[in-house]
Amino acid sequence: MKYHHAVLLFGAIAAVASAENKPLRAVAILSQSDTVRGNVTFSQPSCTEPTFVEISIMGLLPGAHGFHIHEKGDISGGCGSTGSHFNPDKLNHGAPNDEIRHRGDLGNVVADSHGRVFTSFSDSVISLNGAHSIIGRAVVVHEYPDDLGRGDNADSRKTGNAGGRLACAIIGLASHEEEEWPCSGGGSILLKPFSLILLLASLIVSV
Ligand SMILES: *[C@@H]1O[C@H](CO)[C@@H](O)[C@H](O)[C@H]1NC(C)=O
Ligand SMILES: [Cu+2]
Ligand SMILES: [Zn+2]
Repeated sequence: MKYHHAVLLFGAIAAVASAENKPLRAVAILSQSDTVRGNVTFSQPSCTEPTFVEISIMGLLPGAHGFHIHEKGDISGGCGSTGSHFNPDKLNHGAPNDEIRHRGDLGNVVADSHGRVFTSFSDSVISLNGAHSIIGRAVVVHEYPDDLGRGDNADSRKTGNAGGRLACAIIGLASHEEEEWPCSGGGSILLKPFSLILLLASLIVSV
């Protein structure tokens, strides 16, 4: 390969690779409650990396509260319209670190003595891209602790016995540039004419 071929090829690879390096971000603002307020932000550095979740909630009773992604971003009938825990793999309910869990199982948030939660964690099961993206679905905060599937009744393997839905939020896209949407099924290169031209040019010149 001649020098300028290598440069073109490197350019094309760099252009495609740089398109993969912007994080996807999403935000969910809790609603449907007179007392519970807060927000949850999600960010994912690239297609395959874990999603970082930052939670800020006020107005809870102190203690643990089940915290899940539910399947629908529909709050037309309040949090009850958001459906079940997001579970495209049809598995039993579990803890975030379990092999067997719903995709939406994020465990519990623990409110301090003032009823506040300020916490963050990474989860490698939820994703902001691909067929099972959580964007457009809902975050739900529950009345009771999630028993993480360890309870001695059937509901434990379905809902974690977390009780009523105190507040919920639709998960919306927060990234504003198209380039920040890097994993949409092969469209990433085609959507970037510059990368595509460079890639084609380098291929043609190389042969
Ligand atoms: C989320 O809540 C925190 C604490 O109240 C606030 O500082 C932050 O601006 C909020 N973020 C969004 C996106 O609303
Ligand atoms: Cu739930
Ligand atoms: Zn679940």
